[in-house]
Amino acid sequence: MTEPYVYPRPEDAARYPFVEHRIEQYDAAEQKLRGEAFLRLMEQRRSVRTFSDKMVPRELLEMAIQTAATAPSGAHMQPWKFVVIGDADIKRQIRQAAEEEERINYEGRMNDEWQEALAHLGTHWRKGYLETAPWIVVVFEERYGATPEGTKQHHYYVKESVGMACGLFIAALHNMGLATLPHTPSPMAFLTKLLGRPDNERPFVLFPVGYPTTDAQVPVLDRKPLGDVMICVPPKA
Ligand code: IYR
Repeated sequence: MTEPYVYPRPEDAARYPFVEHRIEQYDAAEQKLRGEAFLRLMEQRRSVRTFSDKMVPRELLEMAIQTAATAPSGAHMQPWKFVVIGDADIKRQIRQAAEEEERINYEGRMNDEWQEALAHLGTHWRKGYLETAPWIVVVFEERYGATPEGTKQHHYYVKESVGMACGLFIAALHNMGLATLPHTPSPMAFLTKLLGRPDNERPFVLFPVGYPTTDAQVPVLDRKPLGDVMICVPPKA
């Protein structure tokens, strides 16, 4: 016979604090409306590659990062660091270093198959938006934690955790009417040096953040229909 499921188990509750948790309850109609509204909102999101220089208040960036930091993470280690750069000189240095790497990528480090796969996006090695956008957010993954005593704290599922945080970050920006582009100028090691980050941090992705130019264009893309992305095994009737 299977044991009844208990959470938390009394022996755990005796050692660690647990607290009651309630989530907002909606009636069925409200659930559907909210789900649809969020879906419609997110369907409008596009990665953009032309940013206006219109300033974005730092407070909005802070809220997006706080939202990102609500992501679940392995053993709740929260293995992320968001470095927010508004300084024109640092943005220029990031652009220059990113373009240097990307030029090598486009001139051969990416094989023909890869370049062919990208062709419809119209990307190229020049990354002027890294200077134009008012902010660049560089997300670092913490490969391990550094305790105040100087010992290493193991981190778990780091990429999965940081990836989920980045997804929430993108959604939070979009919800505030802000645009971004996840950019991984590979290799990204130059960011560690340029931003003076410690050895336990590794660049994960970089996000220019701002508004699209008023004449922004994006490639015409389809999203896969639900039937292509979801496989359902429903409960038996
Ligand atoms: N990092 C390059 C190339 C690139 C790669 C992928 I995969 C993309 O989806 C888009 C671009 C660049 O940023 O141009």
